[in-house]
This record gives sequence, C-alpha cells and structure tokens, in this order.
Amino acid sequence: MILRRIFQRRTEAQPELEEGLKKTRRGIFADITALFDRSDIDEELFEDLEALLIQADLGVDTTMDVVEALREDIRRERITDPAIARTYLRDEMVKLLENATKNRKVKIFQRGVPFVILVVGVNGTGKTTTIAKLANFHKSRGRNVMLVAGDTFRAAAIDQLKVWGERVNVPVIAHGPGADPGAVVFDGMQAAHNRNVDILIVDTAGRLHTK
Ligand SMILES: Nc1nc2c(ncn2[C@@H]2O[C@H](COP(=O)(O)OP(=O)(O)OP(=O)(O)O)[C@@H](O)[C@H]2O)c(=O)[nH]1
Ligand SMILES: [Mg+2]
Repeated sequence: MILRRIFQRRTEAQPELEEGLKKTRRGIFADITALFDRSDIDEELFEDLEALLIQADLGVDTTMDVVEALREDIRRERITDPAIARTYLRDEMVKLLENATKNRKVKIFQRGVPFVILVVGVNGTGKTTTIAKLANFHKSRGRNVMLVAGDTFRAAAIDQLKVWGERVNVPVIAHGPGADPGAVVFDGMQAAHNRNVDILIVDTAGRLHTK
C-alpha cells in the first residue's frame, strides 16, 4: 500500500523525486532518529520507516528485509521502547553492510599495476568525499594513489577533487569542465601506468537512476 503510494508519486511528479533525494542529502540518519522519538512501537512506525528507507534509495528489497528483520527482533526480544528498537535497527543495518563486504577477497595491492576504483552513484551521496577517504586510507598503507576527475559535468567538481588531492597529498588527473570523461579516464590510466600507481580512483558525475 505504502509502496504504491510512493511509486505513484514518483512517476507522476519529478519534484517529488527531487524532494526524496534532498532527504538523502540532508542525512537519512537524522530522520530515522526522529522517527523513533515516540512513546510506542506501532504499525505507523514500521510504515514510516519503510517509506523513509525507500525514499533514501535503499532499494525496495533491502528495505523490506531490514524492516522485517527489525519486526522479528522486536517480537523475539519483546521490545517496547522505541529507543531500544532503534539500536536494533542500527545493528541490522550494520549486519547488512558486513554481509555485503564479506567474501570480497579482492587482491587490491599489486605493485605498479593500477587497481582501478570507479566510484559511481546518485547525486550528492558522498562519492567525492569517499574518494578522499579511500585515497587517504591507501596512501597511509604506503600505496601509490592517483585520482581522476571524471566528473566533468558539475561545475566545481574538478576543483573539489583537486582540493581533496592536495589535502591527502595525491596527484589528480583532470581536464577542463565539459571535457569527455572517457578521455580524462584514458589519460588517467596512462599516467597511472607511467608512474607505477597502485590505486587509481575515478570520480564520476552523479546520476539519478531514473535517467
Ligand atoms: N555527514 C556526512 N556527510 C557527508 C559524508 N560524505 C559526504 N558528505 C557530505 O555530503 C555532501 C555531498 O558530498 P560529495 O562527496 O560532494 O557527494 P558526491 O556524491 O560526490 O556529489 P556529486 O558529485 O554532486 O554527485 C557534502 O556536503 C559532503 O560534505 C558522510 O559520510 N557523512
Ligand atoms: Mg562528486
């Protein structure tokens, strides 16, 4: 029922979609915390949580799994306090991430052979910031890191990546705004090979999954 309402809204009016993405930007965690600031665990809580997670682009299947797991926790542990229920939700979400990263035995470190990380995702969800964190992580482990400014679409995206490059002290390969992203990545790959780069991280322009 609630799903139908959300999808109807989304297909009818684009501003609603924009609104939903704004929510992701503002920080889903603040909204979720506010949701549990109530006196009882009732059906409305689960429905609102479901809507919030879907609007935050968690995906329908994952949202259903998380909400169902939370219902099960609450039933099993006989939880009546919403604040405690929230900590169980947190644990379920952490579990989700742990399962997603388990068994990913990628051999990331082969000296001089660029391991390419292409970072893609919805607008404003933290791609560029995460690239800086990844760059810092690998650099701190003695790896030779290089960044590629593949987001040539958004004004200031290139400068943003360059600032991060300076902060974490790794080189950034960039062309001008509006340049062909493929050409920038090509240059990045060549530079990475020439300079024995271990980890090459490519920033890309944000995309809505509906476009
Ligand atoms: N609280 C919080 N804010 C974050 C985090 N990562 C990024 N942000 C903020 O979210 C905003 C968008 O981050 P970006 O890294 O520019 O996101 P992006 O996906 O590269 O955005 P586009 O390139 O426009 O698609 C910035 O204001 C960041 O400071 C995070 O882990 N926590
Ligand atoms: Mg970005």
